[in-house]
Parts: sequence; C-alpha cells; structure tokens
Amino acid sequence: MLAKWTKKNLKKLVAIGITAIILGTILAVVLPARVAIQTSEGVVSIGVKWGTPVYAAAGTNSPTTNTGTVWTNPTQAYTDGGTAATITSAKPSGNNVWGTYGFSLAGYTITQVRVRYDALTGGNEQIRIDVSWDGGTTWSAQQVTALSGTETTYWYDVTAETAWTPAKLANGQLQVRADAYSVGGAGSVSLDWLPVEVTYEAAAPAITVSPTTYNFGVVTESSTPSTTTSYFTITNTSTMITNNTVSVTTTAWSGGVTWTHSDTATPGANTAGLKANKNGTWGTGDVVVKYTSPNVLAASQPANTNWNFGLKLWTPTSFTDGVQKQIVVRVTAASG
Ligand SMILES: [Ca+2]
Repeated sequence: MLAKWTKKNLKKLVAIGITAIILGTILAVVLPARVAIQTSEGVVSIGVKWGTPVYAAAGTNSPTTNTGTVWTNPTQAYTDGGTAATITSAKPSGNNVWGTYGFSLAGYTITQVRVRYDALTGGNEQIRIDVSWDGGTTWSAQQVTALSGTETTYWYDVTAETAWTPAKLANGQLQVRADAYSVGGAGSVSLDWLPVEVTYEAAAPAITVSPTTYNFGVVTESSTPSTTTSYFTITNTSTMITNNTVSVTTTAWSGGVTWTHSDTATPGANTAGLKANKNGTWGTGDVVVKYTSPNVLAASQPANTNWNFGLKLWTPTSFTDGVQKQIVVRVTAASG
C-alpha cells in the first residue's frame, strides 16, 4: 500500500516539473512586471538632511497689554516678582482683561495651554480666572481659587476648553480675565504675575497616494513602458512646506529570478530601472528612482497642495524566466 502511494505521487511530481520548465521557456521573452506604490510620512526630525530637529517645546509668555479699570497697577501682572496688581474683592468685583501674549506658533500643533497666576489675599478671598481665544467673544469656564495669605503659584489648564490653534493664541485673540470674589466680607487680592504657558510641537507631514499599485502587464526586453506623468496622486495635507523623495525599498525586484534594480536606471541582463516624473513630460525632468540616496521628486512643495507623478520602467536587456516581478516604490515627505 505504501509503495503504491509513493509511486503514484512521484509521477505527479515529475509531470509538474516538466510543465514548469515548458512555461519558463515560452514566457522567457514576455512577462508581467508590477510595482506597488507606498508612501510614508516623513519624520520632521531628519537632522542630517533637513536641518535641526524640532521637538515638543513649551513657551511661557507674559501679557503686554490689559483693559479694564478695576485692578490697581494692572501692568504689575506682566512680570514675576516686584509689585503686584491689587484689587478689593466684591461679589464679584469688576475685572481686567490681559492680552497680547505674543505667541507666534504658525505651523505647530498646540498640545497644552495653561494660565499661571501667582496670587495671595489679605483676607480669605477668591480669585477667578477665565480665558478667551477669540478676542473676548467666547470665554472658557471660570476657575475659582481660594487664596491664602502667602503668594502661591496656581495653574489653570485650559487645553480642553477649545480646540487650540496657533491663531487662537495670537495677539488680539488670546485674553485672560481676572476678578476677585469675596468670601464673607471684602478683602484684598494681589496678583503678581499672569503668564500663559503653551506646549507645542512641530506638525508632521501627512501624505497619501492613490492608486497604490500599477501593473505594467507583460513586458518585453529592452522596453520602456510607462504610466502617464499624472497617474499617481499624492494627497498632501501637510501643514508645512515639504520636500518629497522617491525611492524603491529593496535593491532587487522579487519573483522568480530576481532583477537587480539599477540606481542609474541603466538596464542590463536581469537588471531594471525606474524613473519618475512629476506631472510633466517624459524625458524632461525625469528623476531616477533609486534605492540609496533617494532623489527629490517634489521640492518645496506648498502646504496642503496635492501633486501627481508617473513611473517609467526600463526593462532588462534580457531576462530568463516568466515569473512576475515586483518592487515597492516609496514617496517620503519631510518638512522642508
Ligand atoms: Ca509682579
């Protein structure tokens, strides 16, 4: 029984082997080639190529203007230490509004906004703080703090009060309001300093590509099939100018007898090349798609501006099997 089974399957194996050899011979001159397109979001902190990395940072700015007449010496809340702005509490007192904090953070993502207030009371009064991000039209919830007789630093984290943007922190938009509320009888409240601390980080480039594959179909030796130069669309939601490189992710095309990928787009025996063109005319401004030291395909690309490109294949001068070949092309965007 065992012998019979082995013999039967041995015949099948032989038959399959012969079929494969015949197919290989027939298809040696024509075969499909395929590329898969891939994108990756570049990391902003590419120190070597794009300059000094930018990491999350925090800045604390003081107000430089105020409006209102109820606080005495309101400009003393511009600086830490020294004299303080003062007021006598009521239920409630009037208020002053401090502003012009000088935050200029265009292109950054705001991750935290906190108001700091260094204050004390001569009695047992409260200070009440709220914040506007649209020049005084809309205000956050009010944070109420029971003060002590010793100057203390308090924080009001207003990160969740609105979807913060650089524009909402700009002069004329960001404002901080303060009043004093009596607990029992009236008493004095001192406000030494009223800065705002903003934590921010550089926004990351963001691109996607469509379509994500292209099949050149069956190709012949020493041919140069191509897409149109606008075949692939890069949807670019980067909020900063980017530099975009194009590369292949491997040194060879996979499938059967692999093809070497030429970094000069010079075809040879089982050696292929690729070029890219950004929405122009083939032959003018073509960029070699390399593995090492990728070439720039879209330099100084404006923020939020989509763009297109195509690919052109240089097939080998000769190849030796009919197995489909595949390689991955990657477009990488980095803050430019
Ligand atoms: Ca002060």
